[in-house]
Amino acid sequence: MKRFAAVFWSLLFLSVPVLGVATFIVGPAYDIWLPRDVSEHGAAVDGLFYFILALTGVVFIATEMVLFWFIWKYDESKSNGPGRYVHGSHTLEVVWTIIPAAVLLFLAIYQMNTWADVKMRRPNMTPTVEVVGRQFEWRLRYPGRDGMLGTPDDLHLVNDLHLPIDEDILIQLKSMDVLHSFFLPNVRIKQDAVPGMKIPVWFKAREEGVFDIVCAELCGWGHYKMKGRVTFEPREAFERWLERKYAEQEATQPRDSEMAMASGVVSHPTQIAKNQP
Ligand SMILES: [Cu+2]
Repeated sequence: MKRFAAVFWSLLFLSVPVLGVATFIVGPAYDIWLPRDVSEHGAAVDGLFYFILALTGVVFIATEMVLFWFIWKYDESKSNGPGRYVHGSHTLEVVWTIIPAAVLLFLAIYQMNTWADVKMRRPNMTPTVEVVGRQFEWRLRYPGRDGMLGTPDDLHLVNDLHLPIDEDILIQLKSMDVLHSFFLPNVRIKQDAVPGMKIPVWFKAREEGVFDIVCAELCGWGHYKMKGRVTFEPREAFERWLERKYAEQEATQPRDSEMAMASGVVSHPTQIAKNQP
């Protein structure tokens, strides 16, 4: 019975690394692996990811195998006499502290350039678009024909982001209420949107297509449906789309006179005529 327990537990612990590794091997065939990368910097990010995965993977498998082997070999049925207690090994403690510390230090230095590209070397340009996270949607604001954000001719949209390919994109990210996380899996961008902050996000898309925008921060009951889409397209197609959206917005927006009436500044259209110089 004691032997049975040792076999049961050791095999159970063995199943963790076996099933774990199998999942990683089978995953890509079922398309449950990293989504397709269409960005310029994505390869560097993925490279770091695979490097760290390999490093931690080897350590994971080694420790799990040791765990399995010790449970298998040193079970109670084979023991003769009471257990002997030791106070550990000073040398061993020093070794397994220094090695991980050295590995972490190496990673910290090795990834610095990639981190700087993605989070610090911001392109010197005005924002292409402003993205505002809000429970539970992405509000988008493009500069109007004057090319400036925050003027009356801005174009307002929800969840339908279009961006040109092969050029620098600078997004101004904000939040209207709580913490959200602006996540574009296909360009390897994930950035928290923090209330009260304007956070710059930049990248360059290399391929055309329609991809997901998701929120990667649990931000309330409707978090799961906070989904938009981003369309990457050539410059000309992007500008045509922008023109169409401007026209649609202008056609549906009340004219200045109607706005003034709605806001109570004037009570009758004739008053506008009088107020005009
Ligand atoms: Cu959210």
